[in-house]
Amino acid sequence: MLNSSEKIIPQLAAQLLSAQRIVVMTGAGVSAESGISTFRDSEDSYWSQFDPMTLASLDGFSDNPQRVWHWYQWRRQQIALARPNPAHVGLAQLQRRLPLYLITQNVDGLHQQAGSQQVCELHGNIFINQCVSVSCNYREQHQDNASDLITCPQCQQAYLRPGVVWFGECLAAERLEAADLASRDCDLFLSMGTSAAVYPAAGFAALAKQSGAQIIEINPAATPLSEHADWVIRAPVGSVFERLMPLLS
Ligand code: BJW
Repeated sequence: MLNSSEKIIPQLAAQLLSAQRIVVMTGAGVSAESGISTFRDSEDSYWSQFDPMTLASLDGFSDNPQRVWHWYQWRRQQIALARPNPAHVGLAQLQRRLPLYLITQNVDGLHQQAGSQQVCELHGNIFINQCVSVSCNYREQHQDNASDLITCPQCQQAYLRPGVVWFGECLAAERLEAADLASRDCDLFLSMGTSAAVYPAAGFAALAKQSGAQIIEINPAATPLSEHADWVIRAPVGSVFERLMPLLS
């Protein structure tokens, strides 16, 4: 395993240029340099301050929909102020030039804002609302002024909830399948800014490795993936992309 050094960014550039099929998996750390909190890695992160089962589970929503809705409304406001950073922008540029499939656990839409056309949003999108009733398929784009709970305009029976994947919920089958296939079929897998703690997302690197792909992790901190990675770049991903992109232009 290589650690951060002067040579590692040119090596990353060379790997990207020679790979046939690249998969990039991003997590909250990729949006950290845009000012959006992460979930687990610091005392400011969400799950250091709030109980995930209260705010990110169907039970939590059923128990107190108002509390959950307001928390998501607060996060939407935080995200609306954020702008893509060099990692989002660099990935969008690479997607236009290289065979790169982008999977994100992030719900903030910053990859799309940076210009990424195809993004596999494994955990949904915070700016989508959907009916909490499983028998109703209503979905809509969130309106900025919707600060209070909304009753579903289609079934009129249940509240709308954020269109994100909570603990204990299944991921959308088509996205899960697409991410699974791409991971099994790539020759280079880059994991960036994720603690690699949440499944099934955390399992895709292992699928790629089983198929013989090189695994590279970009993260200032160690994760359960680190020991299985072929290389680890211990640096903030935005600063990595600031040094990487000039080498690829
Ligand atoms: C930087 C940086 C910088 C900072 N540059 N890096 C198998 C084993 C064990 C458990 C399970 C299993 N399979 C399923 C489970 C249960 C569960 C799970 O995985 N639990 C684990 C916590 C143990 N998974 C689920 O429930 C999933 N559903 C599922 O599997 O359905 C089938 C099923 C159902 C019932 C039973 C069993 C199976 C759903 C998971 C949904 C996750 N939802 C959330 C909230 C989304 C909505 C929202 O945003 O509110 O998704 S939780 C949260 O974690 C969010 C994230 O997408 C996700 C991952 O977090 P991420 O992105 O890795 O962020 P952090 O904060 O953890 O890490 C940030 C990293 O960045 C750190 O490492 C920093 O060092 C780094 N960093 N600055 C680079 N500048």
